[in-house]
Amino acid sequence: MDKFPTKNKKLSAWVKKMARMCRPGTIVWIDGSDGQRKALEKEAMATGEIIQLNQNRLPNCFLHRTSKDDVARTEHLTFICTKKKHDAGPTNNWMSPGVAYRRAAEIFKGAMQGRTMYVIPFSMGPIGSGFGKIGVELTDSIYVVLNMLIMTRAGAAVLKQLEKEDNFTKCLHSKAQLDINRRLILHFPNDNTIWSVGSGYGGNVLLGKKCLSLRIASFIAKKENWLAEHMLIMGIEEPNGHIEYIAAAFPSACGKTNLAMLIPPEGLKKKGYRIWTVGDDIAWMRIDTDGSLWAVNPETGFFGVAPGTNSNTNYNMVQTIKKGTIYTNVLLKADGTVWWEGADGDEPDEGIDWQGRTWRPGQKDAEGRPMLGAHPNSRFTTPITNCPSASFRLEQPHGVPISAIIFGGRRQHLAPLVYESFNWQHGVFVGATMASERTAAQVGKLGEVRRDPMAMLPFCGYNMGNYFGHWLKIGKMLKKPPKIFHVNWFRTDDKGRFLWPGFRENLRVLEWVLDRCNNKVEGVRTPIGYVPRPLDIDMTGLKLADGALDKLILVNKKDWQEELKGIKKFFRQFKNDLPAELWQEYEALHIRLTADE
Ligand code: GTP
Ligand code: SPV
Ligand code: MN
Repeated sequence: MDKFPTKNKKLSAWVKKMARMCRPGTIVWIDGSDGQRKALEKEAMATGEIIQLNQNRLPNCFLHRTSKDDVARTEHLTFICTKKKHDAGPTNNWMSPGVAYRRAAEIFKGAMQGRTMYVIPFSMGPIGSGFGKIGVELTDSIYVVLNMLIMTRAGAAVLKQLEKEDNFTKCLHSKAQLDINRRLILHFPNDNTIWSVGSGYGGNVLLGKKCLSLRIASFIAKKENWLAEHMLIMGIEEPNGHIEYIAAAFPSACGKTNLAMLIPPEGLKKKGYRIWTVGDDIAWMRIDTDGSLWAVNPETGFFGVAPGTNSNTNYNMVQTIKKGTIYTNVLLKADGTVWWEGADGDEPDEGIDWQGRTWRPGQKDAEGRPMLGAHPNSRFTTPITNCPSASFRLEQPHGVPISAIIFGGRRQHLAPLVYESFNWQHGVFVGATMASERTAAQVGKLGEVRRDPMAMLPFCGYNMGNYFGHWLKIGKMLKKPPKIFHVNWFRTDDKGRFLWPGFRENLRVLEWVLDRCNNKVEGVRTPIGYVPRPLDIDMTGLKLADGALDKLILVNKKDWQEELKGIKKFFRQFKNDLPAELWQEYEALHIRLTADE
């Protein structure tokens, strides 16, 4: 226990203290080497924690199955632990730090007996760049170690950095008994600490991701005047070589990964666009010396949704996940490859489903519902460097300059395909009033509309009223604020069919967004913002049903007046913490919607 490979006293003291509570048999420090990773893979294969896939077809790929009730983030077991409940705000679950540490300690106590505690030093963002943050995760799961090695910069280089800087987020994780009744995901922003126990699922246990890079980082960002957001970052290169970057926030399972690496549609090919993927889930954005907003992706991998991923919807991802990938909760085929609903190729004749049972197409469960081969929230963990569209600026500490911020949700009705806010303050209102229909990724009634401001509802580490105020403040600090837009790829016709084909065709909308940023086209002023003139969306090679485009950009005043009621109810819960500017925007929208123009 004494031969720790670090001179950082704070680090070794903390590891020792946590080990005294969790009582692991041994402690192993993760150095990031290939040799150590391979040994861990071997060990996890021996216990069945991971299954090696067909190494000819899927080199260095593995399959992992989580337990049945551990397949998505458990938001109701996720807490912000601050002294005052008010600091967590009305949208977060809150627990006092004292109670939280005590309750979790009871579960952590002896939880690692007979197991190894792995110490993973990791950096979110380039190591030592000034734009990055260091964390150390202690875990008893090899699956977590292997995922963290893909998703973050982990190993000896980070330990070396910890000789120079002392500050790191203390992340403690144990699978414990994987019991949903003894599961807690706790954030202590004032202690720069995260404790997660009783789960083995992605967002609950890869503590660098949602826990550090959003919940803890948003808290730090407020103090340090930057933004930690649930956003993709992508570059759109024009034929002359100029690249414009955008950042976009959509709720979980609403299309970030797909948009971030789209391939231009046939009809627009001759324009010569090229897409560069910077990130698919998290953006850290700062005001640089030029007064504009610059973004980095703190991660080094994708933890993407499997179902629906195929060569048509996301060709680049299909290429990305052919090697060095960990699949979670997908179907295992007899030939040692994997499958999920909406994958390339035919449905297999049989396989092993995500729960490890024999599966055949058309099979029904006890309640008579069709059995899925892959869980709807099954995922893959894969390095960005595998991605054909990976940006060449991933390691640049300054990141990329952002021209436009896009908010979006899943709305069958109401929200048009795209609209532009009038200015930053109005754009913050647009983000703050975002709503989306529930996907399989969240517990609750499917399709039910829930407000998810800036796609951050489950990820904001403090009172969201103050978070809106922070956004307004950043806008005032920016000399060249990005324009703010809202998109909706999911509007449907009376029969419930999507009006917009989505996926690669979304580039047509991004083209309009950039044209607006560069003052190349007029917009049509509506009560909610500017929508495109139909002729300004390049429809070359895309035939929609008659009148579909008009329906897509229609702003129905009656429906929006209804929407105002939901917004009012949502805003009211923040009481005095809701910035007055947002009530002003609410009133102004109300007036624009009721004025008979
Ligand atoms: P998280 O990883 O949970 O944050 O999700 P994400 O926002 O990255 O979502 P992702 O790109 O993985 O897409 C989730 C689901 O939305 C998939 O089933 C996609 O097939 C579907 N989807 C993505 N883009 C579009 C689109 O433009 N139109 C339609 N109709 N569906 C889409
Ligand atoms: C999400 O749910 O938004 C994800 C997956 O990106 S998780 O890492 O589980 O949060
Ligand atoms: Mn996400």
